[in-house]
Order: sequence, then C-alpha cells, then structure tokens
Amino acid sequence: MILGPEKTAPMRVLVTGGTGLVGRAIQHVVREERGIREGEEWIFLSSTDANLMDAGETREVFQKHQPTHVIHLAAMVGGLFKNMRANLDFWRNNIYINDNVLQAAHEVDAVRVVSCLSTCIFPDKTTYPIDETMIHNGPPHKSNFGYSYAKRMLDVYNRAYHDQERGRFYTAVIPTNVFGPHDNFNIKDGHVLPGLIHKAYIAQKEGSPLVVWGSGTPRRQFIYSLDLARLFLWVLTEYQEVEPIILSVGEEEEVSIKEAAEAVVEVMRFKGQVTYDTTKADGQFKKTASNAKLRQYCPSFTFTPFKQALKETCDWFVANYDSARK
Ligand code: NAP
Ligand code: GFB
Repeated sequence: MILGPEKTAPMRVLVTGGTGLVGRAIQHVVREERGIREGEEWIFLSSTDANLMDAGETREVFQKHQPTHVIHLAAMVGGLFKNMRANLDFWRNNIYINDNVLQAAHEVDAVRVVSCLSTCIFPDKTTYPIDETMIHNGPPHKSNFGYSYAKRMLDVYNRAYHDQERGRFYTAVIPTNVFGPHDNFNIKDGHVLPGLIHKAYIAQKEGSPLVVWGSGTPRRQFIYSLDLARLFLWVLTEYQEVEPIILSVGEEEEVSIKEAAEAVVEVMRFKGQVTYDTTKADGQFKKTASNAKLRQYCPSFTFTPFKQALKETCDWFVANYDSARK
C-alpha cells in the first residue's frame, strides 16, 4: 500500500543496511513505485559509509545527515549454517550495531526509527501461530541464539527510548524469511532459497544432482523483498505503536523446505536428480507466524504470489550471475 503525497510531511530518511537484500528492495520501491516527494531526502548507507559497529563512525554519519527518520536494516545476517558457526559474532556484532544506531538516532532527535527483528527469534518451545506478544516468552532455537537475543534487545531499546522520551516512537518490524533480487546467494552463508537457486544453477551447468540440505520437512513462510519494502514504507509513516509488528504472508502460505525446493526446480527448469543430505541440520522445524495484526491495519495489501516472486528472483540471479553476492 503506497501513501499519497498528502500523507507524508518532509522527511530525511536514513536507511542503514541500504545495500543489502531488503535495502535494495526499499530503494527500488521508493524510486520506481512511490517516488521521492517534495522536501524528502533518502540516504541508503553501506558499510563503506560507516562501520556501524564503531560508535564514533556511527555518530559521525548521523551528525552528517541529521535524519528525521531511520530505517535500521544493518546487521550481521545469515542463514541457519552461518548462524550455527558464529553465534558469538552474531550476538556481539549486532548488539554493537544496534546500540550505536539507536543512540545516534536519539542524539540527532530522529522522530522515527523502524528496526528489523525476525520471526526466527521467537521462543523455540511455543504455541502456534506465533504473535508479537511472545518475543520474550522463552529461549530461542539453539542454532541462532546469538542473533535472536541481539534482535530481541532491539525491542528493549525501543521501549527504553520511548520511556526516556515520550516523543520517541522507535519501533520494529518482524519479517519472516525474506528472498528476492540482490539476495546473498552464497551457498555456505546464505538462506535456503538463494542457496537452492545457486545450487540449481551450478547443478544445471555441471549435470550434477541438486543437493537439498536436511530432511526437507521443516516449514517456512517466505516474503518477497519487494512486498516487505512496500510494507516498510507504510510502517515508516503510519504505524504508531512502539510494539513490533509481524510482516509475513499468512500461516496458510507456509511451505515445507521440500516444496520450496520443488518450486526452485520448476522455476529454474532443473531436469537433474534432486537428493536430500540428511547429515545436514534441519534447524527450527517451524516458526509459523500470524499476520493478523498486519491484516487489521492493511486488510487490502496483496502479496506477490510465491511462484511469481521466485521466478523474478531466479531471473534476476541468472541475469546478474557475475555481479551477484555469491
Ligand atoms: P544483507 O543482505 O546481508 O544486508 C546487510 C546490510 O547491512 C548491508 O547493506 C551491509 O552493508 C550492512 N551492514 C552489515 N554490517 C554492517 C556494519 N558493520 N556497518 C554498516 N553496515 C553494515 O541483509 P538483509 O537480508 O537485507 O537484512 C536486512 C535486515 O532484515 C537485517 O536487520 C536482518 O536481520 C533482517 N531480516 C532479514 C531476513 C532475511 O531472510 N534476509 C529475515 C528477517 C529479518 P554492506 O552491503 O556494505 O556489507
Ligand atoms: O534460510 P535458512 O538457512 O534459515 O533455512 P532458517 C534453513 C532450512 O533450509 C533448514 C534447509 O531446514 C535447512 O536444512 N536447507 C535446505 C537449506 N537446503 C539448504 C541450503 O542450500 N541452504 C540453506 N541455508 N538451508 C534463519 C535464522 O533460520 O532464518 C537466521 O537462522 C535468520 O537467524 C533467517 O533469521 C531468516 O529459516 O532455518
């Protein structure tokens, strides 16, 4: 849902992590769909503009741009296997980034900061569907506890800044697994869909089998990065709660990893053998999230059909193979 010009006052929006999967999607939607409006400025940061793990560099880039609004995406991010290898780094690096960014935003009197949690940070032992009230109700899955606890602290930061100063409506969105153009297609560190797309591309060329990791039985909800970007822009100016909001397709859209792999095979027109390496971890079995709160606010929002989004992603990857992150 894109707002009309009358709905937004002049804004200077600083997007941390503006060069990643989600950041690029927001760039596309702002420039190609919504348009940059009178009195607005959008700045998309990469880590070369400032290492946000460094307090001095963070303060400097915020002082330089004096943002009124911040979309905070920057983070150490990765799939299940990268998380399993580096829980300590995921905890420390993301705590540094989050503490620096929120304090720097507070010091320049930014009126809005929208940060990013993830549906994988909820308690591992939980009832379903998961909703926004459950974030702190128990330990996360052991595979990504470092990332999960660091992300949960963003919710604590938001409440603390609002407590400190009533005008600080710092909040967070909770996306489910995101995929799309400009994803990280690195097979070792990336998420499942870009990993399978990259592996199918190689298997096709080499005439080798496509190896899906794990049993294929875990279940996931996937949101297309461009849909997430459209919802982010609504949250930035319309969502007035400090409490976070889940941004996900409905529970009924949840698929198994096997079904996701079969969709990649179909879209990539892979004709070879598909095998499952059950020596590899499955991670969380499921993290089924409710989007009832989103539906209440945006009842008419339409998600891109999964297969169409997957085709756009695969087409982008094949067309940009040389320059894609892999
Ligand atoms: P991504 O593609 O890995 O992009 C990460 C971004 O953060 C990049 O722009 C990167 O800059 C920047 N960054 C990383 N470390 C930095 C540092 N020390 N200083 C400054 N910038 C730094 O990640 P993404 O998938 O777009 O994720 C964006 C947000 O969505 C994250 O907060 C993530 O936790 C959240 N999220 C992602 C998913 C998912 O499935 N992808 C699901 C739920 C939530 P460079 O480009 O210069 O490296
Ligand atoms: O996207 P993913 O790596 O992370 O998905 P999570 C992992 C699931 O896909 C596991 C299976 O069940 C894997 O066994 N899988 C099958 C594969 N083939 C592959 C493959 O080629 N690559 C990968 N990566 N998985 C993450 C969290 O959990 O969700 C992160 O660890 C983050 O913190 C992310 O929040 C959104 O969905 O399991």
